Amino acid sequence: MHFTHAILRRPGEHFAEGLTRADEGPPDLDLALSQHARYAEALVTCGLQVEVLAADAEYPDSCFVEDPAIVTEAGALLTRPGAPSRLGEVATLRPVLQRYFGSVSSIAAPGLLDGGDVCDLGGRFLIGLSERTNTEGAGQLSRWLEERGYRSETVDLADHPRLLHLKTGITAIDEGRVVVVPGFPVARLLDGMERIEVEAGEEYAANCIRVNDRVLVAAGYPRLLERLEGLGYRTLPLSMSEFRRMDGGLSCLSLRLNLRRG
Ligand code: CIR
Repeated sequence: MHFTHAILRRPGEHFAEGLTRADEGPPDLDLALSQHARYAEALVTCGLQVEVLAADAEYPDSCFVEDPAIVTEAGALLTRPGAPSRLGEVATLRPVLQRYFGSVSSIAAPGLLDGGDVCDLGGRFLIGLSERTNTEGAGQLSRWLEERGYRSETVDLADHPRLLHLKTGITAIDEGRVVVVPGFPVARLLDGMERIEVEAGEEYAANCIRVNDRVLVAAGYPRLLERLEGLGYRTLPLSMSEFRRMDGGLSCLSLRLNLRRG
């Protein structure tokens, strides 16, 4: 869970036209931009070098930069996002990732995969099968991971319609510990890991992120905050209201890289 760099993309003028199932009204772009700036500052506080890409007006969901790519210490993979309106985000990210990683692999049709469906448990990966990620996409990712020495397991989210993505419901905050929503599916790779279950009404907060010595959490969810602090974590609460309106959480807003390899 050590990171040295992060890539973000600023929300653009058409942010409110992105996909959403949340029934919370349209986002305020100015407020979203200031929440995004705070998020970038928080990553700097955690010691990361942060690159904020210019907004891409053509793709209203492109600030959710986690979905079009998977980054690991062994390289980067461009996905094929499951929402047709987001497919074009991949081409805009390719040159950026090539700058960091040199060559970059890709998911090929008919595979579909969103980065939000991939949870790194510390070199072991859960891959959610969701409305955005199909078995072909998950299979391609699993082979790509295996070639790099990583184990993975797919988790079917068909019975969990409230989870847009796998990581809507789970975060790894330590090698042996995850934060999950109540009822998160069973998976072999989670055997032996401690599950911190968020309480009813705080489901959104399950998408927190561990960044070096801190845990970034959405502001406004006091019970999870207290629980994490009780376990000795340094937390950094961030207002996320405008991203929540667009179904986005903390993990979706950045690609977090560890470029201090070896
Ligand atoms: C979408 O529906 O694709 C965006 N409005 C939200 C994506 C959130 N991404 C994520 O959870 N990884």
